[in-house]
Amino acid sequence: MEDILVKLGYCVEFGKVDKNAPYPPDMKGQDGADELTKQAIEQGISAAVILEDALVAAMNRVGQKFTEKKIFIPQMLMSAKAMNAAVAHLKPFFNSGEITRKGKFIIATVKGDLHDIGKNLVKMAIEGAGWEVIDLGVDVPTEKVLETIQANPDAKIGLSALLTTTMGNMQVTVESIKSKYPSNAIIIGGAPVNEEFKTKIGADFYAPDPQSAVSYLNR
Ligand code: B1M
Repeated sequence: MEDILVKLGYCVEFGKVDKNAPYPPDMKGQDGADELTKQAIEQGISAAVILEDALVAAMNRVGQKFTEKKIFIPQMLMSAKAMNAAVAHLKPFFNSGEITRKGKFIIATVKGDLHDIGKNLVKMAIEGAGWEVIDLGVDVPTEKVLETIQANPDAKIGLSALLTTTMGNMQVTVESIKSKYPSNAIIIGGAPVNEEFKTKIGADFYAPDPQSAVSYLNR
């Protein structure tokens, strides 16, 4: 049992999606995350063990390496692709309640901003860490975020901005959330955002990268 979980974790860590995937070249022709997850389920390993011991552990290693600049966005995207291929097999178990999620996380790129690559990486890391993510997409008005919190009152919130011109919209959204839902934690991120801006607008946490957002949520 341990052997297949180790192999599966390795596939996610190094972005081996399935048997036909040419990447990484040294694993050509070998089973990938897709096949190994199916095999693990067939062997009777519980979905929760597959998720935590193989997949989440691998994504944690990926996030750590990304933070330490040992890998870069293309590798992280390949890992995310392998993770998605594996998670697809676990979906029925999430739906049946065999796996309990850690909580809900609403994520959005703020109004006026169309950049979503960073947001999507954060989404994948947080999903990989066992949270249910509600992705509102890009160019999201404050009202849409407020409506979503109303429907999911315990959710934590994540906002991304990549433009100096949309940082003001991030501030409006954070202040509106805090005036209506003061106890819902808000994480902010994106290239122009920093710790000082977080304090200024009253958000709870500034995450410079996906892994620090995951660490904050897990704390
Ligand atoms: Co735009 N763009 N762009 N762009 N774009 C930037 C951001 C810019 C810095 C380029 C430049 O001039 N050097 C510049 C902003 C300047 C500024 O505001 N100071 C800029 C501009 C000006 C523009 C337009 C205005 C250009 C124009 O039309 N004249 C326009 C605006 C459109 C709009 O949004 N309304 C525009 C458009 C675009 C594209 C659509 C072409 C495309 C986006 C495609 C897409 O996202 N689907 C694009 C791109 C690709 C970029 C650059 C080249 C790359 C951004 C990116 O994806 N980086 C960017 C220059 C650059 O960054 N080098 C640039 C990779 C990504 C993984 O990093 O998003 O920072 P990042 O996410 C990181 C962290 O910040 C963090 O985690 C991620 C991983 O570490 N993070 C979070 C992000 N969100 C987080 C949330 C969290 C936690 C962490 O918790 C919730």
